[in-house]
Amino acid sequence: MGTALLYDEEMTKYKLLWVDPACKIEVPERLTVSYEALVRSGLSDRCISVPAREASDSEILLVHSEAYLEAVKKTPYMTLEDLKEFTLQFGDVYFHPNIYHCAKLASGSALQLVDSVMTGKVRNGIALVRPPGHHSMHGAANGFCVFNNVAIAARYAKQKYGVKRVLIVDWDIHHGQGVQYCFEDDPSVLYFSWHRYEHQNFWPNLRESDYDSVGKESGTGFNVNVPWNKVGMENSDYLSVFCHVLLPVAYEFCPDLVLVCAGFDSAIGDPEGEMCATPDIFAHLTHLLMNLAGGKLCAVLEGGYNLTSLAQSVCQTVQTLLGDPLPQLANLRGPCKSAIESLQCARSAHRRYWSFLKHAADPPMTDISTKHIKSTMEEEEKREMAEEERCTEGKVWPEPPERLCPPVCSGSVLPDDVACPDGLKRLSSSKDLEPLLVSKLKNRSRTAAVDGDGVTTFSRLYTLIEKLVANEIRNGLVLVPDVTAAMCVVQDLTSDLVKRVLVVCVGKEKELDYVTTDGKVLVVQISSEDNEEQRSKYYIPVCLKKGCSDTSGFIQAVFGLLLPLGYEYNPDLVLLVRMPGSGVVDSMWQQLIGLLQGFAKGHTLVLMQVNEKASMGSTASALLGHPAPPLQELQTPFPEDGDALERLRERLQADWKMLQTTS
Ligand code: Q9C
Ligand code: ZN
Repeated sequence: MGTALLYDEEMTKYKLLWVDPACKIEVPERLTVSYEALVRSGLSDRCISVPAREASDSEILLVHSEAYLEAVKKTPYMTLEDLKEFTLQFGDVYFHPNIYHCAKLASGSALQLVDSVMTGKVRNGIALVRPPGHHSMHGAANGFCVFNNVAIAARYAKQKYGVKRVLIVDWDIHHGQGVQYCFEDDPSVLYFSWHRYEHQNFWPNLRESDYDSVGKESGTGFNVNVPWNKVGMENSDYLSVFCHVLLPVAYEFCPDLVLVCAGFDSAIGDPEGEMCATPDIFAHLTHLLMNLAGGKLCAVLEGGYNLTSLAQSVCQTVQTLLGDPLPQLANLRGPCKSAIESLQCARSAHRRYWSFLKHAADPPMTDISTKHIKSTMEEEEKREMAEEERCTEGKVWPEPPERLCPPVCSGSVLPDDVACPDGLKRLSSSKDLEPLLVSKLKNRSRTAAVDGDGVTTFSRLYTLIEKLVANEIRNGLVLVPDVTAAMCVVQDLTSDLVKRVLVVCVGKEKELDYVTTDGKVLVVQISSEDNEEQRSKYYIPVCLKKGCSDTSGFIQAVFGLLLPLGYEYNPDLVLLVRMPGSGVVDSMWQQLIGLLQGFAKGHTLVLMQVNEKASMGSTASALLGHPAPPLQELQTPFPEDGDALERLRERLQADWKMLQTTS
């Protein structure tokens, strides 16, 4: 199962023919630089090339009015003067004799992509198209957009494939009001958009782009807006909104298909967005969506006007769709004050509709009191910007580092009588451990039982860890007689090799003597046990009433706590420990493995007890990068768990800024 790439040079063959400052940034080179970057990096060769086609009239009419389609149909025959005049009735858009043809190809490309994904020809894909689509409306072109490519694709997927729920994630920096209008009364399509808003002072200056437009009638709750009220938003701000707003809602919605309005004007250097998120953030945004809908994800290009950051961002997205390890994101400092306000407002506006947001706090008072009081705000803004040393004028950023795939994806260390799952490489030989290390292991109270067999297992484990660190193997599966003992051994083995280890413990372990305070290890344990007295900055027990068998509570803990902590900690290795009898549901376990692979360049080590062999296959599948099955029929989480999680986050916010959701 591969990644589809749709591109047709024909879509570079229209441009602005007169002077219009509002439209001069929308140039044919947007497409050529994106495609050429994919060719140069070798990424296009790894994709499955799918031809574009024109969308038919009836397909366009899924979203647009007959009158509008007929009007656009006439544009190829218009004189320059007629085109100019025709253009005038719409906002921030231009027409060209060839744009109708290109617009049909752009929509048709999105449909070809949906076909490729829905028929199983590919797992996911991207369509590089012009003109973009998300601003165009039922009867109007707008914001460089002629036909609403993604909206048409959503209706088409529902009609042709009987798709029940479509999630549209619009990470373009503009509000896709055309998409919002199309689906605001439709509960089968969940639209999420973040956008530069500046309290309605930024284009398209619509009241309905604010967080309180949550949808209408039966679609109430299915429209999620996160307005950015300041420029200069960074990686931390984007990830916080994903963790604390989008992902809880998206997982509760449980889509059958994910469509992305993939605009890259939300990246650093873009003249429209003026944001500061780096191109590698799109690797993570993409990754975080890739375990929804069984991996069925279609990205369709929208905006992106800085040709350098556009090309880099497109490459990051495609490389992630292909399954390459993710880049590490260093120095995430937590969301800024304004981003916290935005996400807090969005969370509270939606807490009535989504049980995973039920415990969100009230909206901040500052929002109500300072909104629209412009002059005083600008002063304050300037001061805050200087204070926080946020990204300023001359936008330069380093090219994202190369993302090298290890020669082996997944390794395993298993007892000799256990068969190795398909696709994993078994480590059977290994060099002898240093005598010093052996005696150290033997001396540890918890690993007293390190006999001959134990030493063999642990020396293989050591070899595996060395290979992970040397990037010769991406990740590994280890089956041991006693996970608790093995966990301590791993700590010993890694202490010289790895700077920071994130230990994720699934299930309860009573005598965990694993507490560190030097920051070399961060332990997050999810279980039904409350280890109140053990808490430290680096040991975080999360207590769920029904333990790990409660998938709803678990997922809340993953997005509300584990992922933000992981991003801020930025580990070099993730150790995922499955305690015997944890009760974790298979699909949740696979989701967790998939999500954790966003850290440490995918270097995850899974420790399981030999008597849990039954879950080896699903573990291996997740480690090999296959999408996790959707988490279906989720129960409403226990209110006391939501409360406890909220309290825990509140307490930890001082130490871990990525946990902040309130100001
Ligand atoms: N300073 C998309 O990104 N306003 N459309 C331009 C120029 C219109 C953006 C003002 C921006 C439209 C798909
Ligand atoms: Zn845009």
